[in-house]
Amino acid sequence: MKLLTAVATCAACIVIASPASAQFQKPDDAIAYRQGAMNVMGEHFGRIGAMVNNKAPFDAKLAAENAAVVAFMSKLPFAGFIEGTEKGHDTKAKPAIWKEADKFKAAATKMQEDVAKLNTVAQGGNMDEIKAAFGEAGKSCKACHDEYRAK
Ligand code: ASC
Repeated sequence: MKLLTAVATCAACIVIASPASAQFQKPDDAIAYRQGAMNVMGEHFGRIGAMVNNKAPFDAKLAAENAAVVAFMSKLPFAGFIEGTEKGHDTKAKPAIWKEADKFKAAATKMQEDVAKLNTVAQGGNMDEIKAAFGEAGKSCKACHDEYRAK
């Protein structure tokens, strides 16, 4: 009985002590994860960009679908910026991400808020509103890339 209790307690400790990073098998997996999420986000963001920049016909339904994907995907990449992934697998992530983690988090949050707004207006289907919100969201993508992504 004592042994069983010890085993159960130990198992609970492992669960409690596991950092989020334990969800990735190895650092390169976290890097590939954040890059994959950003790529999907960028792809769908770009489809809206093509419409608001008159490079593709405006289609309100497509804009709404793409904006929903962008808004959802925007939540994912940051789980991949864990300790120990500053170097490896072709990452362009700058060390500043870990040195100024609060600033990086704030920039990420700003982007998430901006794409959430883009999604809200995209569901309404008004091209001018979508264009304006797209511009704002694009600025927050760019600001973070300029600061935290190596060329
Ligand atoms: C995109 C994409 C980005 C942003 C950025 C906006 O479509 O992949 O990183 O827009 O270029 O300035």
